[in-house]
Amino acid sequence: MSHSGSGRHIPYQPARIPIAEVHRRAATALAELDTRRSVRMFDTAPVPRRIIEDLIRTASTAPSGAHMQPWHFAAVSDPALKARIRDAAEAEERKSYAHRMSDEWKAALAPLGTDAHKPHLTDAPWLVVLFAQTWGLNPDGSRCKHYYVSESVGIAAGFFIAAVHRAGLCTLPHTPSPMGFLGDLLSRPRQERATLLLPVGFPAANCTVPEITRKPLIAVSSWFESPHDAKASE
Ligand code: IYR
Repeated sequence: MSHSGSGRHIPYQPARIPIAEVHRRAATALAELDTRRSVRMFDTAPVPRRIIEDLIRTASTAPSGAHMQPWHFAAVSDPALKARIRDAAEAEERKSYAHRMSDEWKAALAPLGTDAHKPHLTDAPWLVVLFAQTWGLNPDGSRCKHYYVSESVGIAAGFFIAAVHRAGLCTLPHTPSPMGFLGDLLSRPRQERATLLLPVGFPAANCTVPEITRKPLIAVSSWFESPHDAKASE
């Protein structure tokens, strides 16, 4: 197969893995990621910056529209700045819980037990704020168009969350709304929009999480198989 693009292509030919091993790896990936939970109770123990750097590097390997990588990660361990972020987030959340969120929304959240109180924003050793770049800047200062920004940033967030979990840490995709205060506090340029606030650290010794179940495969998928596949799964 050939390509018609103008960029150079290089071989990508990882060793072919036997199908029995692929079965095993798929099951292992499921078992590993199925133990991930969103955590709101963090240990205050520090986490070295080098670990956070690798987690951000991993997130930044995500696929993106036209490979523009339209994201920025602001990593905060400065306690004074974390406290300012917490204050501002709680101020927004108080308004949201008091009058911005619908009764239906609050009823949906009731089993999770969330409220405007966000101690994890100062307990977690790191706050990582993920910004979406609505456009980029070329070296000459001109604007460069970004494509599928929400999709790309969502995928990068997924990579980040999975990497945090695989590293043995935990996180939570927190969305104080509106999030404009994060761009101000972190001095981000106007083309960037905060999308997620991700505390990162170890879970607290007494950490608990809501008891939830996940939708079964049948509820989240539909199948349109070749005769070969239909026979193989019998
Ligand atoms: N941002 C608020 C409310 C909230 C909204 C959803 I959707 C959640 O899944 C959880 C919380 C908060 O963080 O409390």
